[in-house]
Amino acid sequence: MSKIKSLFAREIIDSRGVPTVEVEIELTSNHRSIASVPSGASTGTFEAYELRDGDKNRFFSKGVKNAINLINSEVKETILGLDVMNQKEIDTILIELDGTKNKKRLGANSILAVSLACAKAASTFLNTPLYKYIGGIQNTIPTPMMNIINGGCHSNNALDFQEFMIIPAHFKSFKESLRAGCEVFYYLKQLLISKNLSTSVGDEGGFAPDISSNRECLDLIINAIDKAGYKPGKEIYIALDVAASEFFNKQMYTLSGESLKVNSEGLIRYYDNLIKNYPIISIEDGLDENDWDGWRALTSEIGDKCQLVGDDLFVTSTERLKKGIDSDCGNSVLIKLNQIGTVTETINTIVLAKQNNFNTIISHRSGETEETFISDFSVGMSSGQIKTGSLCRSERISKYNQLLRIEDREENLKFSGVDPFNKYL
Ligand code: 2PG
Ligand code: MG
Repeated sequence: MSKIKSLFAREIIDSRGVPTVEVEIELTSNHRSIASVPSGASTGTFEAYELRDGDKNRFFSKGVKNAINLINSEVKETILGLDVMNQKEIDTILIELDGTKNKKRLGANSILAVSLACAKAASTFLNTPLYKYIGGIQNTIPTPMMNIINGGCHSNNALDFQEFMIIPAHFKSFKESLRAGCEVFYYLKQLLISKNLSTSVGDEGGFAPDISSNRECLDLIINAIDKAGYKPGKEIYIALDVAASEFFNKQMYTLSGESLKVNSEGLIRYYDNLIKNYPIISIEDGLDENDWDGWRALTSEIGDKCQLVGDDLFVTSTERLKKGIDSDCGNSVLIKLNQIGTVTETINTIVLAKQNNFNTIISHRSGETEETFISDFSVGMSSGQIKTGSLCRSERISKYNQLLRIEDREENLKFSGVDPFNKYL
């Protein structure tokens, strides 16, 4: 039987050496699963609550002992005996047990770890790969967004934008796309060395050179794509995660690295200029999470030529996404399971996005573990795109390698490739 026989939570550490939650489940059939959750740095104000101890004497206040204790006591008591085949029911019970609007009592980190472990246990019980359990027989493998230069709060350089990414889209398979990404990353490193710039990496494994100009950064990337023998704007595109909420104050956006202070209109003009000069096809969090008027203007100005992704804006919530859809803000949504806290709620947000022709990008967090749930999830949900960091550091690579395994296993798995972008190009 696929009923939960035992459940155990432990405190493990993530890629920044910060504690996070891991949950193990055993079913009455003796099938087992294990799942862990990530953690963000540039977290949106409206994300579900991450429960941390705040005990200054342990892990710089960031321990998760309370979360662990809650799972090992009341969560365990509530869900022991439930059937993991009923993901929706389990998620609803967890949400009700928490009883708050943003999962403040039990913490989204506790709830999600249990929710993920249940989905994984169910797929193991059925002896079905996780992506297939999630998606049935219709799956596609996503196009990756690879973060090769880190700025913002993911590094200590002066770049205002948080992530400079490449999208190797025009390839026949995920394998080929990944290879192109690795080759560009390699040549970018050689370029940085030749310019005496640091090749140390930021939180998501992208280089964090000591430069402050966005254009210098974009030129480096174009140069690296050329050197790797690919065609920028034809085979490989550029995506940005601006994470604009991080530098928004009193209706103004301050780009210190660029010595620029502008309102939303000014920043939209700045983006318009950038996309005219570089093959940028995606901008995430181009404006602040509360700047709905700005987002509407941004979408009407450049939404027909650029993917405009809401991360902090939508926080994987159907409520906020609905508001965006109704008010013409953005055309795509970043999907982070821990922003909302259960598998079921995340699926609901993806379904809402798809029904409204919004693109979906399944995403990692800057603090990650070796967990590969999002790889299977992106295939199962046919998200079209995945954003999971750079081409180094095992907590990022584990996701890519899992996608390689899935692609090898499924003979006719379609690589989403150019399709998600056709309407923009
Ligand atoms: C983002 C994410 C992941 P963080 O802003 O999109 O790249 O960063 O996990 O720090 O919120
Ligand atoms: Mg983001």
